Amino acid sequence: NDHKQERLFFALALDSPGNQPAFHQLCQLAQALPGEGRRVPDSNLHLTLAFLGLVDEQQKAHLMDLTSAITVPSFTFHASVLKYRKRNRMIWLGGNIIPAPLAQLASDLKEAAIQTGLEQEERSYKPHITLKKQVRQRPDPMPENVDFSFYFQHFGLYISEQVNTARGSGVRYRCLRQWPLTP
Ligand code: 2AM
Repeated sequence: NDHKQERLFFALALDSPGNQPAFHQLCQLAQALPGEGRRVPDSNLHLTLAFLGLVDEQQKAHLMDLTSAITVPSFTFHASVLKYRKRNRMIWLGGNIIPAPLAQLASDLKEAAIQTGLEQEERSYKPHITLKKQVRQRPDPMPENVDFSFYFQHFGLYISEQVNTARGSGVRYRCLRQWPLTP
């Protein structure tokens, strides 16, 4: 079982208790987006911190050890930029400002991934929440004046897994472990 590999990533949950009103509004915005495409299910909405790809058991244990040593303060993220990205055919919600603790957390996790032998992209971290995929054309109209704030006190390690239900198959993101940010 040593060679079992899982598709993992670090992320921030958007539906934590203090964020319920913002999360609810975000789900409504995602539902109201006009045009075609595949909406990310509410339960899968998240803010990625670092993408890890396929990770084996030994790497996962190492990664968790390194992650447990990270100390970053809690922070608020303002998401107010709704974008259609033609290149990857996605609609995502981002921010104008990256809070320093968020940049630090993403950077520390990227370092932990590199220390674990996992490949990491060169490009700089751009926080975003993917709302819709496989969108071939810019929705018209694109909602304007969006403004969400999320307060984060935890971050987590997530697994991306294939699930088969009566309604068909799909992907589900499940939290394996959470770590607190400092007060
Ligand atoms: P996306 O929403 O922008 O597609 C789980 O798949 C999470 O990891 C998603 O947030 C997804 O980002 C991200 N992800 C998937 N594949 C990736 C890759 N090759 N590089 C960076 N992020 C990726």
